[in-house]
Amino acid sequence: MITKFTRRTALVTLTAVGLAAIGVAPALADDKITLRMATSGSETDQRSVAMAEVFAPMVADFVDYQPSYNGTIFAQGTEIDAISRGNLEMSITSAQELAQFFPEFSIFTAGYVHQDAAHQVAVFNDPLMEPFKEVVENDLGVKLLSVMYLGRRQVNLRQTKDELTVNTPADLAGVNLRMPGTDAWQFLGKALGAAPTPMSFSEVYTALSTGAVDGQDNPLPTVVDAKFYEVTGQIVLTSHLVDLNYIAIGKGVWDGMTPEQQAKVQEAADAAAEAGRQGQLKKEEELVAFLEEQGLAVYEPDLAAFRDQVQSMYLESEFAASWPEGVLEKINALGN
Ligand code: KDO
Repeated sequence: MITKFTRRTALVTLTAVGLAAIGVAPALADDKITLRMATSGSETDQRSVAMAEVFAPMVADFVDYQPSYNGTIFAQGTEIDAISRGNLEMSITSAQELAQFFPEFSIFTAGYVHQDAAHQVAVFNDPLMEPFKEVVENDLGVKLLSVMYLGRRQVNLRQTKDELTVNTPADLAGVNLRMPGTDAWQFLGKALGAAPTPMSFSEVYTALSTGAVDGQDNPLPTVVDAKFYEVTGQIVLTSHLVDLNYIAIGKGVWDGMTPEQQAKVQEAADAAAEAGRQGQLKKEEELVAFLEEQGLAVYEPDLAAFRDQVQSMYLESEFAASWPEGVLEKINALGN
């Protein structure tokens, strides 16, 4: 199920329930701070692995880290609201989810804006990011600790290349492309030239195997981790979005920590983000060969045609109207 939250819903929620959570001492288990972390990613996803193998051990002396995977406890897209209400302490959230509350976050969801993993880090650590972090903290009670690299999103279709060769956005006309369920995601699907369908990540494998959708978009490590290659025939290397996630923590639990604990949690989040990034980058490099061995065609389309169409559609869209003056230029200046 996909739930759409608005900023207003969030503010009402925060006023009614969430404020109670802010400033309240964090939950203690065996004298440790319980950090329940919910993600729609799998346990073997590099971001989950980095959190479990790098973050958790670094804070183990005072944190009881309790991860849940595959959207089982909190469905994809509901985690931020849960943190805001004080029902959850951590998640690996997306700019697309935050853009539902704060439209200006759509600048980080636009195709062909971030250039690579290093660019994402430079943007996240630049002063341009401060007002974005502040509004999430002040209005939602959620602190963005660090930026995680999900990878370059590629178009992954059921059809073989012989059945459909994609060179330009026009070739995706009428292709029923699953995209995650928020407006920012749906617009990206349209900008690619496809006919987007909203659907939760957990439903995608079945939808691909039954033909309920023609394809989906995700980075290569996700295509492999979720076994989408078993039910698809090709990957078009559009690299249309260098996708990111944020390690998010509730401000209530954060404020209840000592400054030393806060510093350790921050350090551990940064270390996990870095480990996850390196893991994802390595997999992206290795997986083309693996996917070809599985019989998929993996090829580059006319990238200039995709970039031109996607960029011009964003610039003319209502999303761009919400981008604070000068921020796109600052983001571009931090790239190559
Ligand atoms: C997806 O639903 O396609 C997506 O890649 C969106 C991301 O923001 C992220 O939530 C991710 O799924 C999940 O963590 C599963 O990898």
